[in-house]
Amino acid sequence: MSYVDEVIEQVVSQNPNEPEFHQAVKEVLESIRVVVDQNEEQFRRDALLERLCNPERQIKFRVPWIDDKGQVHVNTGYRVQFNSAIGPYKGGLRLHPSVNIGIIKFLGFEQIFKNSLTGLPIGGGKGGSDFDPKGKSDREVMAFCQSFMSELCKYIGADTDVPAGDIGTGAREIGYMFGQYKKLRGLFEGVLTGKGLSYGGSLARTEATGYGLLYLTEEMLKCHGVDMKGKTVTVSGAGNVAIYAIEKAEQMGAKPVTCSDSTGWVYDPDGIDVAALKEIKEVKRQRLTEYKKYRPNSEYHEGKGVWTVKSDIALPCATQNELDLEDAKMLVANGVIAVCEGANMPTTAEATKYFQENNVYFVPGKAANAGGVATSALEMSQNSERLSWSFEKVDGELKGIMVRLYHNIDDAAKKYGFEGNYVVGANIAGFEKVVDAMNAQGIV
Ligand code: NDP
Ligand code: 2IT
Repeated sequence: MSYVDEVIEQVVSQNPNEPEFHQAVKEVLESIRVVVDQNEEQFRRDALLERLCNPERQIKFRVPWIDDKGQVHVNTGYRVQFNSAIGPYKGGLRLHPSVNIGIIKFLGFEQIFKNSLTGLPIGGGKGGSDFDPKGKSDREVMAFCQSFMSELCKYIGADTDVPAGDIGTGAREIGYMFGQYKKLRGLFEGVLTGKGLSYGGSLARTEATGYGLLYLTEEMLKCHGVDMKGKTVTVSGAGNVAIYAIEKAEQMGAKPVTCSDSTGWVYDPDGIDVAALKEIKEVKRQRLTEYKKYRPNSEYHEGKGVWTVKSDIALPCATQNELDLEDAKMLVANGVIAVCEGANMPTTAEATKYFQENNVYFVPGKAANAGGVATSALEMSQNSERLSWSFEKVDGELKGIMVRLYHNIDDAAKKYGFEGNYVVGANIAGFEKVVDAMNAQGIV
């Protein structure tokens, strides 16, 4: 059996009941097979793939907090410090009832390669909790965040591990966590990114993931002779990534016509009103049912359905495995040109394969959504030099990073004979830098 197949089998048997982690590992190891085959003897001797697939450290802890009625709740907190070969662990904190160790491991594993692709010195990590911020008062969210950080603060720091936002963790949660870290550790340092602008946050970090997604998409399409202007875009999600993807798509002259949340979805034939969307989601924290009040011409539907809408470009920006084979068939039948992932692993393995077989330009999340973490790394730089850069400077750096990233994955795919396969390109390009660093640092 080949070394790649052996390690895939091992990962599946040693990590039972973690289907998302298996899915992420399989995708990466299958993609880098061509590189592994060329170095099989050395990689096997050094147990390189086993070391790559086993987190350096996994932390799991109790998070007790008191609700507004005096009732105590207990959630589970996680931080997986996956790989520090190229820099301090870096990656978000997800707060969602679906969080478990397998989800955090899949996200942490993806983060290793994504962070490598940014070209910046950041290792891979991820964390979170099964806490659900929905429907909680600000005080309850603060109580949870303080309890969560009381434990997490022992393991993180500006030069060791720097968490940030993800699903359910936005500016409010980062603020409460930062305050508690500072109180307990007595350190005002860049231990978290996505901070508010008044206490060390970076301009353009809020926009970065969505904007970066569009910078990469635009560059890729330009290289294939396709102009973004006038293109219809379908977007899923209505959170941080989706909102700023929609905003940038509009600025580029495209027309995003959908968004969604966990209960339903909106179709706005005139193009999504991003100001209304921000008010509903960022300010009032309401459901998408409210959107029709701002835009009477729009449609609201319960359940899932964004991918049934005809579009040229599809941007899944909600959550993992939200776009399946059936959705992919519908998008292809409707003539989709490109699918670029704003979320982490939103497309199932079968759907990805279907897009590739049908010549749809498909860019995986670890490349397409890397603008968020890249700008987090720029926030770390600003914190280190105790300076704040202008919006234009950060945004300009972000754009440069995304354009270089696209060419990097495109070149890697070509170099190994997989032209146009950005899954293979992203995994190989991300892997090469990490492996070089791991090899240089010995067996640690
Ligand atoms: P938010 O919490 O801001 O928004 C998430 C959106 O997705 C919400 O509209 C939410 O709906 C919807 N959603 C979440 N879970 C589900 C689910 N199980 N089923 C259906 N809809 C769901 O998160 P972000 O925008 O930050 O994150 C979105 C994706 O992008 C995630 O995959 C995240 O890992 C990834 N990502 C985020 C980055 C960042 O900087 N924030 C960077 C790179 C990737 P509802 O509100 O109803 O739950
Ligand atoms: O998935 C991701 O890249 C993020 N949630 C952002 C991580 C970060 O450290 O900014």
